[in-house]
Amino acid sequence: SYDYESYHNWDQIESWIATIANKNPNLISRLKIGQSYEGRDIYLLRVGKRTGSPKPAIFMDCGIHAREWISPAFCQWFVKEAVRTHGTDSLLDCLLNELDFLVIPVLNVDGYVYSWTEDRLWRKTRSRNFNSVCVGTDPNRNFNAQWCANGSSNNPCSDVYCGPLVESEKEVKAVADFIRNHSSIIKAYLTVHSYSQKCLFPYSYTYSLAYNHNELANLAQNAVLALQSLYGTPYTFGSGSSSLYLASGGSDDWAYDLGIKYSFTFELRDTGKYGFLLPESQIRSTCEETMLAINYIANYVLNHL
Ligand code: 0X9
Ligand code: ZN
Ligand code: ZN
Repeated sequence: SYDYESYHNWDQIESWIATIANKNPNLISRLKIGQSYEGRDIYLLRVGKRTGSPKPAIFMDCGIHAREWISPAFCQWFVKEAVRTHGTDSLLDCLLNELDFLVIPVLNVDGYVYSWTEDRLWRKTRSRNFNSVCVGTDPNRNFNAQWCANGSSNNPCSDVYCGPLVESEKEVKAVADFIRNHSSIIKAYLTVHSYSQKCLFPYSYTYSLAYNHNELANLAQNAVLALQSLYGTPYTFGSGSSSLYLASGGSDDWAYDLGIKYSFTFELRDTGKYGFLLPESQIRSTCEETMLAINYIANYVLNHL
């Protein structure tokens, strides 16, 4: 059976997506939401019990940045936990009665493949740039949230290149179109990155506070407390601009300004000892603690519909 405590290449993850959906038709359905620049399919797993009536949903993407391998590992872990706890009356099992999770296991698939085959520390997409030998756009600078302002670069050779146009990246367009088309049911937006052990919320493009800043800060604090209750992993929380850096064009700010008032970026382990090269021996503990934060947020959202 599948080893959730190892990192997997895209071929393995793609067949895992098909298998887990096929084996659990009452809990999981697989959608293709678009294709990458290089023509790979981008998948979304809808995880939740079928009730007949439309359910509110929590959207979660992993693998926006190619080298952050713990992120796709977490999305796979999450789906595995939904399957494993199905029918056990655990918190997740109960959440799945009322909510659907819309999970993209790997968004930046071309970059992820490239990080396996050519350059372990690749971050961006793999789209070719006009008049430049440098490849790729930072997908988390390509969303329509004060696009290409603070903390972005208009140089295609930069790792934070905002791209030639807003939503120029097929991967960004695919996820933004999906979220726009389902905005009435999506109650929270979660995006999983690494590293630095932070729970961030809007805004990152400005120092101005979100209208529900106090609620977001409270929720982030409690999510982090839940996470830390397992192994004591130190986490901080706050708005992106004040807790990390000013950066425009991010998915969290874009989803928030679209009207999804619970929007969080998780930066998983570690704080720099291994950085993006987090050892496989830490996958299990990282995913287990992160589950507590995600479940906390989902339960809060469900109770504040
Ligand atoms: O800079 C980023 O895109 C994220 N950090 S990472 O090291 N994973 O690249 C942080 C994103 C925070 N949110 C926004 N900047 N909107
Ligand atoms: Zn139950
Ligand atoms: Zn990232």
